[in-house]
Amino acid sequence: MIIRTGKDGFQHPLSSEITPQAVYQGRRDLMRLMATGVAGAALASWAGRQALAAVPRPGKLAALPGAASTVPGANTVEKLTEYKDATSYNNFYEFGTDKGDPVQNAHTLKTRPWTVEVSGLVKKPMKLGIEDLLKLAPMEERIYRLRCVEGWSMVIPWEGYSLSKLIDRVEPLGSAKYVEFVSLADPKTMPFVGSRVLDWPYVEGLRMDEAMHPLALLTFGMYGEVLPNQNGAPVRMVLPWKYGFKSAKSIVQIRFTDRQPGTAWNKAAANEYGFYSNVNPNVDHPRWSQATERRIGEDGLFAKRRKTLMFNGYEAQVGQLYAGMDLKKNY
Ligand SMILES: Nc1nc2c(c(=O)[nH]1)N[C@H]1C(S)=C(S)[C@@H](COP(=O)(O)O)O[C@H]1N2
Ligand SMILES: [Mo]
Repeated sequence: MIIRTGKDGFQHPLSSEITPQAVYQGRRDLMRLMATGVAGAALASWAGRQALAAVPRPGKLAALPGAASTVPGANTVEKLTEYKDATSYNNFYEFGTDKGDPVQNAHTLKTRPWTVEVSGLVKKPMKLGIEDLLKLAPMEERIYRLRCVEGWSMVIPWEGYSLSKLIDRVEPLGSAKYVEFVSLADPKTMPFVGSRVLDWPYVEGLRMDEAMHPLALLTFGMYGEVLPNQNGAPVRMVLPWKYGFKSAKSIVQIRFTDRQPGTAWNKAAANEYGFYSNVNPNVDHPRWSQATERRIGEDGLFAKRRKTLMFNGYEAQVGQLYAGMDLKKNY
């Protein structure tokens, strides 16, 4: 049994003995495992975590705690990707196309003031300042697998709330069938906006029922802190059952439409990146297989690739959204 002592209900070792990262990760593991009723095993894994070396963090970021989510499927019981990997191996093409570019370059992004305009086919269009958006619904923590279309994956604790909470506020019209997400495209602060890799701004989209699914997370933080710029500060989407590129970063507009949005990657290469882009091990990318993936942090000589799961392992939760659809055609 866990002895409840601290004001947050958990017993901690002396804070001088362990790194903040280890405390954070250990506490999250306990909450997660207690939720699934295997707390005993948690103590062993928690003790093991304390042996982890301190992880350097890029600058000081504000804490953004969230209560463990109760949404079904929202708490993967897997080893978290290390913070330093999740924040230094990124895709954010506005800041460069190499994995190491965003962490180097994204310091120029100005995340305050920040406004998200919610418009289109809704009864109540609104412009929300980031401080109001942060307060629109209670913050939750979700531990999601993120699978990049390139064949690697991570396990990341995110802070946010279901996008549906925002959608409910703006009251979509019956004619609204899709939601479009538009990322900031500011050539002054984003050195690769203007390059010809993609058609800027970065645009993504979802069908309305996908956007309303409780797992679709409007995200403000990770690892208990606000998002680092390279991960899409101050607000992004995280859609755990879809390839990573569907999860637009640094969002400035959310628009409700009656037509399927033209998305950045679909425009760049329609035969490679479809509108749905659900994780699907049975549909190969034209240039490579999607059957397996490399988990970032398991890069040793003998590391085995993992089998990619249908809908990235969220089939029980989201499979119904695609019932009857030909997923080879609708890739
Ligand atoms: N605006 C914008 N959003 C983006 C991207 C991008 O280049 N620009 N890259 C996408 C891709 S390909 C992935 S895998 C994820 C990566 O998120 P992460 O860096 O937080 O892991 O962000 C997605 N969102
Ligand atoms: Mo990706």
